[in-house]
Amino acid sequence: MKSNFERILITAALPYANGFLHLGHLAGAYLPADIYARYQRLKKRNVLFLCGSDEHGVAITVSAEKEKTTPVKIIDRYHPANKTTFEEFGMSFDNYSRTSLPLHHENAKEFFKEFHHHHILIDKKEQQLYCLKDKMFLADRYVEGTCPKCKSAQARGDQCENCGTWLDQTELIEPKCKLCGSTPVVKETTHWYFPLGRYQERLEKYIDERNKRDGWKENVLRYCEGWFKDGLKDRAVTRDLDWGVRVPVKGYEDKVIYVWFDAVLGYISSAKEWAANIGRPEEWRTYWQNNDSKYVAFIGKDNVVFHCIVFPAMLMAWNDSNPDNFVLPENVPANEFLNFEGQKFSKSRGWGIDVQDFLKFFPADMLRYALAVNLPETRDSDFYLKDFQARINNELADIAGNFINRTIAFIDKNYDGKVPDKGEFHKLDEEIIEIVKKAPAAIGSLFEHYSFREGLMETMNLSRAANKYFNDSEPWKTLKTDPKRCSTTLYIAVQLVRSLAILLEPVVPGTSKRIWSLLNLDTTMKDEGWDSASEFRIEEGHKLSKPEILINKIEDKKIDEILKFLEGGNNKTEGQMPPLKPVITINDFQKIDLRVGRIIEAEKVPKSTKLVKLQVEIGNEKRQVVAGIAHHYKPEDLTGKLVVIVANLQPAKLMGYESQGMILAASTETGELTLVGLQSDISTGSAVK
Ligand code: B3M
Ligand code: ZN
Repeated sequence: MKSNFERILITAALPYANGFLHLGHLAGAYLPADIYARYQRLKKRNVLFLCGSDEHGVAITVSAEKEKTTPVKIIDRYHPANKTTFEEFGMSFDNYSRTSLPLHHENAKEFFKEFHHHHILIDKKEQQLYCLKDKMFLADRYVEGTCPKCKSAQARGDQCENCGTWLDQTELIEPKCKLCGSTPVVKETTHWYFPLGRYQERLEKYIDERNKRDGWKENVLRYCEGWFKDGLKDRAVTRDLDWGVRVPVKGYEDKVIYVWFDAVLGYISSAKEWAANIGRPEEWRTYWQNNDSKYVAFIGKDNVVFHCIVFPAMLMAWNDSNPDNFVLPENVPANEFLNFEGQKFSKSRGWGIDVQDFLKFFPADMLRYALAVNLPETRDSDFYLKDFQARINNELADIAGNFINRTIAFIDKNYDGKVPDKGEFHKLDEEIIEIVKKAPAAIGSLFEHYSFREGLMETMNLSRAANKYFNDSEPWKTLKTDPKRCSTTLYIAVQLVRSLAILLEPVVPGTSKRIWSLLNLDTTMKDEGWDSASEFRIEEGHKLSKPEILINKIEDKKIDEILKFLEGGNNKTEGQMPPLKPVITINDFQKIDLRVGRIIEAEKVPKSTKLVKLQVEIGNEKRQVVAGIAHHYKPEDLTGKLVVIVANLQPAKLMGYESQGMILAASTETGELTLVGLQSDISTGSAVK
């Protein structure tokens, strides 16, 4: 059993540089990775924490086409924006790289050439989907269809977002070109294939062994089992595209390397860039090519196959023919998804909130705290703004913040800011001392096992115990009645403040830093280290800084402001008119059944600021429709109105209510909204054509 690693290499998935980061990204991979990295650094371990932008692939080219611009323009907009957002959120990456760097292209080509040279890659003539109108092979996201596995309608050519299956595009049911909507034909092309199947046995053994050693998450193991059960197949690692890393093989220069093949290698490139920047260009090897290095890869659940199967297989293939062996992930703690106000984050539907926007309203630590207590570690979880407010006010402010404030303020007021004498410990004191003694190891062990949510709960339990200790000791009384007792209470309380500063650091580093400066110590937290949180190290007579409020409660007003911002559509990217969708045929259009309806009843959906529940008469039918128009129409003004309704839309549930159709409305980029009406009265049920 291997447990003492000299170094810890941590990576977090490289986000595509084609959009802004949203809260779901943070909860999926980045916050857990950062908590882990910060915790390990406090444990005085040698950590290298890497990330960067994923700048290739169809995700980028499709975005460029949508905005009628170039891939370079897209990545040059989002890479710096996301880098800054990560900094504002307090991510402590040692390097944030990008895959468009020449250094990365070289690295990816080196792997490809190595595999080509050792005949690991196989070139095969294969049938691929080709769009006759757009005159191109439809790689990855250029084609959509029904997933052969879960039957979800919007599976992409390389992956189904719904069930996570990694697909071969020819498996798609009823494929459609994403650009023009037409049905592609099958045409022959040559690609290089990586023979994943050859590695299956070793991969199974590898995962089994690492799981025994480091305890892999159930969800991750289940995904892997699924792929093994189906049997791993050869996978094409080249694409007929212009954007990406050029295939470094003669005769294939017009193709690029498949984005996932180059993206995972981006972790290695990021280390190389880091090493070059610190002036020791070979230093990256001490993390990547050293058996004493523990490699942990943090990702979201949709990336499991690439990190648990594809990347390890690539590293195995490299290691087979090279003396410089790479370490394989010791663990891949993937999280499930975070929903926002009960629905999936969706860029296309404009649902959710970007991190940079959220941070305009609230400090990063509040977001970090609220996400950390609610991480989707074992199942999908939900982020509700009301819940966010309650967590901050009732937990971070009322428990931790309050205890710290009252301690520092009490000492300031009654002891001139100097830590009072220790005196003698009584039973109450001994009890809290026992609790804090065990805390760093207990919380640390949870963090070591990637249970960040529970780890934070333990930390908050310590805050609760500290608060209770303060209350039960009643120093405001003993100050007069038993000054020695009072002094002991405050001596202990201030030690607990110090312990909390250390134990909270991985989750709320900014707040923790401020607590540390209130303590006015001349060491850093890192000097003292995680384990020292079990000890009492502040001396009697030590002068503290002036008290200040650590965490301000969130007022309702502030929540209303952000809700208004969200519903005002301010969270859209710039641009005047939204880009037009691909052309459809008259046949496509005729699939939509539009009818005239009359609203006969309207009421607000409880607990929603946005939704209204409508009863709509269409001919002799009555339909219930839930519409997001509460900000624009009062329910009482809606009854009697003639509207246009999409009558053959598959019913959906919104906030628990079935919606059997959709009312047409026009909306501007700034979120103003007006219902589509009719010029004159006409009987309900009439078709709109
Ligand atoms: N860019 C997918 C994503 O952003 C992909 C991750 C790459 S990790 C090497 O979810
Ligand atoms: Zn699927």
